[in-house]
Amino acid sequence: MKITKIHAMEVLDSRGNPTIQTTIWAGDVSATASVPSGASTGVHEALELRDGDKKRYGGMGVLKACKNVNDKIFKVIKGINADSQEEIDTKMLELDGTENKRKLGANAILSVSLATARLAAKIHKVELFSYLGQTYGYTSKTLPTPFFNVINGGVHADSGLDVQEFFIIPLKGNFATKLRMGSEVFHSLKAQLAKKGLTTSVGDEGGFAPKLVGGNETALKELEQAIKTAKYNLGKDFALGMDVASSEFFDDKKGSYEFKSSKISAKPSNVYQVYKKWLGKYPLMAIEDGCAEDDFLGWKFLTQNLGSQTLLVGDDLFVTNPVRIQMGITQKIANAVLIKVNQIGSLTETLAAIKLAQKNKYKIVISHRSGETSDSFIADLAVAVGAEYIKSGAPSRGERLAKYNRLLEIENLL
Ligand code: 2PG
Ligand code: MG
Repeated sequence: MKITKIHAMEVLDSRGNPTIQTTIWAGDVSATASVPSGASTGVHEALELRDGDKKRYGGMGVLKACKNVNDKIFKVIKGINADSQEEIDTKMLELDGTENKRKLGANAILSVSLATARLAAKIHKVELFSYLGQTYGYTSKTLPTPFFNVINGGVHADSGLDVQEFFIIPLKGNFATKLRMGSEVFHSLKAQLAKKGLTTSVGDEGGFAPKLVGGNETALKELEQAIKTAKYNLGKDFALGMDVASSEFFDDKKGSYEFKSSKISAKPSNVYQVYKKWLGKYPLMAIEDGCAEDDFLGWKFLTQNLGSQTLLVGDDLFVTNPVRIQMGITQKIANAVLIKVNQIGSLTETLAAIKLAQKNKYKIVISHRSGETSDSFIADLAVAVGAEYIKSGAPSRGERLAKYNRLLEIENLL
């Protein structure tokens, strides 16, 4: 049970950028985890340590983070039982000693944290989702509903759409049915775009990235049509959703949101009206980051006006950080929290964020990053904590499917 050995190495993520993969041993039992990386990162996220050596991977290398794991971190966690997750995470946080993990790197710490949990599950001879559920006091296990990001925009694609992600959300059946429905509409959308002479190559998260005349609203219209063609009913079988990722196009100088592809400019006090109009036309079940990360005024208007009609998901706003989530609770903004393990950088803190949100009746959306690996940890995490939703991109690209296929597996096991 005691940790005896560790090895971190540099591997590549789905964008071809370096990331860290760590294997940890207790005797001859071992487990491995790798960490994802975002593109539309929030300014309040924990720090992803990059080498900055321009001669390697344009400065994106993670050899320093690997060295931190192999030397410094190993020294402080060696000999601790693998199932003492909190003790191990605390040791790493203390060793780092900074608020944003800039010394060791959140990527270094997280790789160890996740690999440790996987190792402990292996030693206890239970599935990871069971181990996590037991460890953190959850009794029931439910499968999350997927948000399939089938049209990519923002910084994830060159489609020219301001809104970063357009989701289709299946509303019926078990997980396998929902995945099938998502895949069927994905293919119906592909055929529809091809027919119109639009590109069907995919963006970072596996969704299409067509250059749509009319911008964001046209994207919603395309989804409506694809759902209909696949013989589903929008509103009954499917809802829609979006990650606006508006921190990316909030113009600080002008103090306004510039939806260029829709030719709309909106102030924090009235940006909710843009969404209200879309909500009037389409069943938008979730709007993520409708306001920017530090636009608390905008978030307030948004929540007061639309909070009873739709999920208002905080991503860059909360960055999986209990302190930021508490701020949101106090100010009564948003009603759902996006959870990304690498935003905060350890499993223990991720669970603290989830528990705080759940205690205050915020819905949970477990999320991948736009730069991913084939690690499926978040699928087990979502089931363990009873997250209502998960987003892992479109039902396309191996690193996205790794999570959805793991959920299929878990559903079969259960
Ligand atoms: C987001 C994510 C994941 P990124 O904004 O929610 O979809 O994107 O990983 O680039 O931050
Ligand atoms: Mg987001």
